[in-house]
Amino acid sequence: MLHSDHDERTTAVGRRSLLKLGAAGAALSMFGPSLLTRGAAAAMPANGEVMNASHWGAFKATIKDGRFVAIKPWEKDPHPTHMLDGVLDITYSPTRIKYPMVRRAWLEKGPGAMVEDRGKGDFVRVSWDKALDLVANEIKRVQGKYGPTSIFAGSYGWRSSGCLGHPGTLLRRLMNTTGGYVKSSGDYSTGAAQVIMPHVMGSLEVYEQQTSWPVVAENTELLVFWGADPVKTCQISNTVAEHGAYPGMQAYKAKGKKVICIDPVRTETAKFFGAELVSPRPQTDVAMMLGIAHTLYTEKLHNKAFLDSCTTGFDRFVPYLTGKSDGTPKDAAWAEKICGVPAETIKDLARCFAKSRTMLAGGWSLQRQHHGEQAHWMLVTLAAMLGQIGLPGGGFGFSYHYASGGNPTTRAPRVTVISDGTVAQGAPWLTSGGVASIPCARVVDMLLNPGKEYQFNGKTERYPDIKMAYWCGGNPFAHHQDRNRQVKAWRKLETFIVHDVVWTATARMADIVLPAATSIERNDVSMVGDYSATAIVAMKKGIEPIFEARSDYDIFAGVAKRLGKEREFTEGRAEIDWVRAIYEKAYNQGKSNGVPMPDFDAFWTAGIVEFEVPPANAKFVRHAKFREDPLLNPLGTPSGLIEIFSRNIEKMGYDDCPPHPAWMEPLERLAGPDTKYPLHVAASHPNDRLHSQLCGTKLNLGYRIAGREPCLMNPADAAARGIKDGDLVRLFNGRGQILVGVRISGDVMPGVVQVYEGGWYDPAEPGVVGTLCKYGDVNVLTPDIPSSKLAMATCGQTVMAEAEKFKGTVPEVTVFSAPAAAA
Ligand SMILES: Nc1nc2c(c(=O)[nH]1)N[C@H]1C(S)=C(S)[C@@H](COP(=O)(O)OP(=O)(O)OC[C@H]3O[C@@H](n4cnc5c(=O)[nH]c(N)nc54)[C@H](O)[C@@H]3O)O[C@H]1N2
Ligand SMILES: Nc1nc2c(c(=O)[nH]1)N[C@H]1C(S)=C(S)[C@@H](COP(=O)(O)OP(=O)(O)OC[C@H]3O[C@@H](n4cnc5c(=O)[nH]c(N)nc54)[C@H](O)[C@@H]3O)O[C@H]1N2
Ligand SMILES: [Mo]
Repeated sequence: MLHSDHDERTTAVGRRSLLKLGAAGAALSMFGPSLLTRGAAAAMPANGEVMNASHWGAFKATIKDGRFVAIKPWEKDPHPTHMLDGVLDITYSPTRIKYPMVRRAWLEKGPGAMVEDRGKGDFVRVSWDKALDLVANEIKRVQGKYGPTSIFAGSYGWRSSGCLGHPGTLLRRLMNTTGGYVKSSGDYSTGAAQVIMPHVMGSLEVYEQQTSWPVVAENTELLVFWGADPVKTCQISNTVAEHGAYPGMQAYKAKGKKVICIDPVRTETAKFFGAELVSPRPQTDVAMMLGIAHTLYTEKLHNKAFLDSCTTGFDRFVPYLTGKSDGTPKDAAWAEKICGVPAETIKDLARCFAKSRTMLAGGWSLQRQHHGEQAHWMLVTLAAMLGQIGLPGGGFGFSYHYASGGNPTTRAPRVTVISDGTVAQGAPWLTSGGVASIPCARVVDMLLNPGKEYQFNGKTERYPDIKMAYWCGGNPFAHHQDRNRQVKAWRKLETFIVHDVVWTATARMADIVLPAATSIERNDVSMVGDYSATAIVAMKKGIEPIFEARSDYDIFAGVAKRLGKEREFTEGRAEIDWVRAIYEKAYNQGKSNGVPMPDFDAFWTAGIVEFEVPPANAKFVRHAKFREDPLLNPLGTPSGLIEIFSRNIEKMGYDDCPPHPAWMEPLERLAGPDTKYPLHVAASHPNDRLHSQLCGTKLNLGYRIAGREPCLMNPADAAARGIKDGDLVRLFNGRGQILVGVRISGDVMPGVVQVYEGGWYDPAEPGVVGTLCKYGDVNVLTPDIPSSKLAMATCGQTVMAEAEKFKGTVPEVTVFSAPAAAA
């Protein structure tokens, strides 16, 4: 499998153990629920403290008279994030969905009625019984009428932490019992890198453990964050953040060693390290890397021995680099014209990289772009020329900025997400019906083009014809690109069903909206530390679900019952039985691996169990074994070596993904040849949210400007447009328009403005294509194009726009309160 399912993001070790656990899980479930007593788990205090956890970290919740009133981080968290306050605030937020709601036209006139009215908020409250009947009947109707590939249940999204309350997996578990659906592959995070890297490195690289921070602190002399901002992005993890990167970074900083940040913005990371900042024009990093590579080659600073023993295809790349093949040497002067960084600086970087023990820590914004595959391929090529891959503290790393990659791994057995019921997950008895899959970021293209043929990583595929979509734990009207194209595409759906905890734009676009419980309103269990596996934490229910909210598990169990599949879905287990079973799988694995753990009841009482790091793991050096003996320890590529030229990609013959890394013009860019709009919009990840999550909490009081999403703008760009700090500004391009509040700052380079992804979409006229977004959803401006035929990944960070002071009547932001009928 080349691209990992988003939900399976763990280290390579983690994925292997997940497969092993599949079989163990199947064996365990044969005993049935009768052997599993509820014991300590039943208790839920009206007053006191309970352990729980989130993407932002493990925490203790204070419960008073059945209400969640205070939150404090787990005492072992070395670097708690301020966002934890939002986790408390969202519980009682006015944005919470309180009751099951159905769009009036859908309810009264049937599926597909008045679809252009979606988003207008005309909902009718219904009982749970009625809502679950409607959902079950609609699944039956659509599958019966249109066949197994008419329901899209890809449901991409970041949901909450927890192995049981894993909404997308639960949805597919339900759908696997019924009769077919369409799912999706890959993710929005590393869509391009995770497809190209297996061709180049034979592994994903983006979701794998990094050379450990202690090794970096000890050996690295130059740490380069290339489009990476770990101080910002390591606040969260896919499971529960343990924040181990922070002491790692602190240790490096304490040694006073050098850091360079290559970024259009002076990031939190740059400030923390007091780093040297180099700011190429966004999306031109490949040109700059080529300029560095050219300098290395012509000044004979490249490591020929490493290239000979550990790579293949350098000889096919050199003619391109020198210009022998196309008449254009990719020298520093050539690179300067594209990326804007002076040729002398580019040459200095090359010399500096070559003379130091250099770690190139690449973030993911670079590949969330048109032709994004090239950036990571070229960064690997650069690291290969430097010849330090596999040496302590040298080479490259694509996950230092994510989930505290580099924090050493303990021996913990892993608690893993409930099975989705497919064969690969060890529960084949659940599966029925056909399943198709699309690359996740092509969802809108799929809706608009049923039956259309497309290319994907060497294969020819065809889009299914979708009549219904079911989303649970994701916010596509935040995460997807080109909102107006999406609004149009959604009209193709007869039915759209959503579970969420809050009234996101996605929930507002739904025909049936079901209120999900937050983590504090249900029981669950999770790993702490995606890579490090620092601990296993009990996520204990502290309060009853607010209003009529229910856990996703309960909701799906109710739907399954109506479809005659309750037994298959629940396997006879209640929530706490599952939590116990998930823990006990890990417990049994620990037992056979000599890692003792408390039994479930003791664990649940304690709230958390920690694990030790074996000394060898603290010294982990990525690719050390391969470097030592590439013949004995080959990579998973066809040649077993690092592929600077890929014959497999050559065979695909794609015009947008050549067989060696190359500079390719994106759709639009700063100073680009045919680019219409003058400002690049850096649509990066927010410092004070997780995507769209917590956008409707009091955290936004700390960052909103003129009541909107903040837009960082360089003083020169502001002056040229007569814009002052704090002004309300309209950002627009040919795809759409949004309001933002401007913060003028020299932290962002001229020509670039920064608007974070995840600001809630708040259309002035819901359902109307082209309408102004009143709050500042940057994905109104981004293009919905694939990175290339190879990866078909999102290009959420390829976007140009213009800014002007807003002159009209200022519209009120309405997205942070529930639709009238649902208040
Ligand atoms: N322009 C641009 N766009 C981007 C990006 C970018 O860099 N630039 N980044 C992309 C990336 S990397 C990602 S990962 C995506 C993120 O996109 P998403 O993962 O869709 O973003 P989230 O805001 O995390 O959405 C999760 C949703 O789940 C809901 N939720 C939380 N807990 C529960 C629960 O227990 N049950 C249910 N039913 N719902 C729950 C939340 O309220 C929220 O609405 O965005 C992508 N979009
Ligand atoms: N606080 C917080 N942390 C998060 C998330 C979140 O939403 N909030 N999301 C999590 C998720 S799902 C993911 S996928 C990761 C995302 O991790 P990344 O994709 O690495 O994060 P970004 O913030 O989008 O981009 C990182 C840096 O790249 C810079 N940058 C943007 N474009 C370019 C470019 O063309 N060239 C160069 N050199 N630099 C550029 C940005 O200014 C930013 O400083 O973060 C995770 N961590
Ligand atoms: Mo992501």
